[in-house]
Amino acid sequence: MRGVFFVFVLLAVMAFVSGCTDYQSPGEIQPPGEIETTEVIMLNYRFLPQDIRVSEGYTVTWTNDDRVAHTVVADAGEFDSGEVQPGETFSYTFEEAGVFSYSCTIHPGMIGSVTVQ
Ligand SMILES: [Cu+2]
Repeated sequence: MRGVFFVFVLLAVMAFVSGCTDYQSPGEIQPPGEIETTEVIMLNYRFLPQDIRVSEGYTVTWTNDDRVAHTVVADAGEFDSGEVQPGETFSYTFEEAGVFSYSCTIHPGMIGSVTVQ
């Protein structure tokens, strides 16, 4: 009986794994976790959503819903918000496709990315 149960579990695991593989089809270029939006909030020392995706020409707005000032600074220097105080916003229009990683220069580890396509 134990042998039968083991085979059943093995089949279930295999089905699960192959299901995951199917989910990421070979032509997929969009990494999981990116959310299509132009609105990012800064809250609890995080960018939410952390990784977003927009189309070329779109303007992304970051809103500081935290109690402290944050910055939105591109790793490669494309944009630099300066200090964004609580309740303030910063906007940037992405005219070129690419992946733009950014961070808050005040709080190491507070990072995000914008994928423009
Ligand atoms: Cu910060």
